[in-house]
Order: sequence, then C-alpha cells, then structure tokens
Amino acid sequence: MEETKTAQKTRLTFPKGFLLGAAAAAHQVEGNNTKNDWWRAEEEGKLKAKSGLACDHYNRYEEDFQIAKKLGLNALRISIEWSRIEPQEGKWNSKEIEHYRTVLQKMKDLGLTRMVTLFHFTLPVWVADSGGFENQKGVEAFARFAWFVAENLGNEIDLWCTINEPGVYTAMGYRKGLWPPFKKSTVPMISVYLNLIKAHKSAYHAIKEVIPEAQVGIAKNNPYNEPFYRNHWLDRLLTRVVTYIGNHYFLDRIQNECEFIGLNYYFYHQLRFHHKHGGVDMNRNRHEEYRHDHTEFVRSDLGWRLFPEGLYHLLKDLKKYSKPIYITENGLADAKDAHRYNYISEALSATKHAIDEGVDVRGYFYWSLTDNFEWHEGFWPRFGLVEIDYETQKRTVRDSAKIFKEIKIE
Ligand code: IFM
Repeated sequence: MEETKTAQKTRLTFPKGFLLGAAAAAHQVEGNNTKNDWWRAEEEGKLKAKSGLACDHYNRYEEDFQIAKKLGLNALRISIEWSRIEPQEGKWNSKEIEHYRTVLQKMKDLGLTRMVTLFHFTLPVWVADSGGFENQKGVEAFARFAWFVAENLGNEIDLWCTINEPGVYTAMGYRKGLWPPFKKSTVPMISVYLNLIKAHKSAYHAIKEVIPEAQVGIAKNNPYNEPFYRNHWLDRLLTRVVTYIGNHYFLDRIQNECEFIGLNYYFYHQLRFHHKHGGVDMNRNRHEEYRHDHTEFVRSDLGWRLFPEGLYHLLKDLKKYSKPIYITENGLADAKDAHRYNYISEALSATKHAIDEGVDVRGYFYWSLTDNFEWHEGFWPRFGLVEIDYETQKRTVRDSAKIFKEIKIE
C-alpha cells in the first residue's frame, strides 16, 4: 500500500482530541478473579492454563497506568469485572465498587481518558449457571449490572463499551467449544448472538437512563475479507455475504443505540469458494502464504497474518454508519518484538489515511498495554507494549512502545 509507506516518512499527526491508548480486560490482567465462569473452568482443568495472579494488575494498576503515561498514551480501555461487582445475584459488593472508583480516579489524575467495557468474555458463575446469554434472564441481568455501574461509577467513565467482540465470544464458546461453556451447537450459538444484540440495547438504555449524555458503544471485531480470486464472481459474492453476516449484521441492528462504533481489528481473510466440492473455504491461516501483491505474509506468534492496511478498508466501510469510530483493539503477539513497531506504524498510517478521506476516527487503542492471559492459549502469546515476567511481576517496556511518543496530536 503505497500511501501507507509514504505516510511513514513524515511524522504522523492526528487531530486534536485524538485518543492514543491501550486496551486490557479484567480477567486477563487483574488476577484472582475467582467468581467467574473462566476461573471455575480453569480450576476444573478444562483449560490448558490458569489465570491465577495474571499480571496482578488488581494491585499494580497504579504502576501500569504510570507506565502508560510515560509511553505517551492519553487513554486506556479497561473492563470492570461483573463477578467482582455482583458475585451473587442481586448482592452488590461495595468494596469492589470502591476499588474500581479508585482505579478510575487514578486514571483521571494521570490525564488518561477512561474507556470501560462491561462484558469482556467472563460471566459471574451464577449468570453462567442460569444459561448466560442463551436466555432472556442473562440479558436482563446484564442490563441491571450496566445500570448499577452507571449509577455508582458513571461519573468516572468517559466512554462505555457494552460488549467486547460478540462474534468471537459466540464462536469460541458455542461453535468451537474452546471457551466456557464449551458448546459446539448451532441453536444456542444463534440465540446467544441474537441475545447479545438485545443485551447491548438493554444495557445502552439502562446507562442512558442514568446518564443521558453518556457515550456508549460496542467493541466489534471485524476481519478484513477479500476474495481469493478478485475477479471471480463466486469469491466476490462469498466475500460480500460473509462480510455482511460477520461485520454488519450486528452493527446494523444496534446503530440507533450507540454513540460510537468500536472496531477491533486483527484478521485478514482471503475467501475462496471451493468450486470442485461446491464448498466454502475461509482459508483462515491455512493456504495463503502470499498477499495479492505477491509478497509473503508476516505472521504474528499466533500465526495470524499481519495486514495492517486492512484497517483503512474497514474504517472506510464503517463510514456508512455516520458515527465516530474508535479502534478499540489492534495488536499482535510478538515475543521478540520484531514486528510490533512496524505493525503499529502501518496501522496508524492506515488510520490517518482513512481520517484524511473523511472517516471520523477518534482514537486508537493498542492491544495490549502489558502481556496478559490470552484465554485458552494461556500466557505464552505476548501482546504487550510492556513485557511481564510472571515469576517476579516485573514490568519491562518493549522497544516498540517508543512509537507513541513519535506521534503528534494537533
Ligand atoms: O486477548 C484478546 C482480547 O481479549 C479480545 N480481542 C483479541 C485479543 C487478542 O486475541
């Protein structure tokens, strides 16, 4: 992508008020989240690793925020762990509310804009046991939780994300069976997806009832899809259908209930219709070693193909919703820190390119501030701007993190 390369030669400048941040989620960093479905599954040996103390961020949040500040970030996205706030149905834990108040105030004191996610993959055990988002009860419980957070912490939250990655949550927990509740079943999978739309809307209204001016959005994982054979009508049709279902179905339904759209971007797919068998091959990290420009893909440690310029196309695609957009996540697992600098630099150039073409992008949150518990993969994938030594909990800033100081905000 020529424009991207050219943009890197000059110092990237973003409009006034642009947020440069990093994102994280409670269960992945806090440690000792003992009251949710993930912890239980970890204890039962259903996952290959236990989150345990994770990054001990629950106790070390101040140190982490100070590092973020030193890196030149002006915003952070965290999540509030539902199972800490409501460990039993209707029993609210005031000590934990106070904990999050202190956390959020600390962010404010450091001049960090606070984006908060309410559901980032973990459910209190009691919610999971009553079917989670498979049924209406889960939807109502979530709306109550959102209301409670708005009522008690609302004035400490600048930007709200109701739900993180509804599609990923549904696929991993109900189609692939790799995450709680470990199902591989179409009917619950569809119900959960549809109920997450309802859950977003109910939470949205609950928050707005308390704080009418609240800025509420969602973090939606959209891959960038292209036809494998760009000129083949079947591959093109397939790409349109898959992109509609995966990227737009959810957003189309919640577009009147959000002030902004959050985009999580990681994946690039070349979609091919298998002509011989009449089947669909999504080619997720399997066959293609080459990009359309015939250069080889660089991959992250998880094998994900790196295609930062996909961000430009996705942002352009989201323009039709006429809402501000935040890139709520984008990043890579890269233990050697070999590709992170270039990847972020190209992702930011792609973002700038979209802004220059009229897309209202308000911020970029790198995933993640520190290394953390990468769900069923455990601790080995290293996404952090900051390395964690899990033996000692020592934080070491990676070289690539210097990039944020090089970015200019008008
Ligand atoms: O770690 C996850 C995060 O919880 C949700 N988005 C993708 C990240 C990397 O896989």
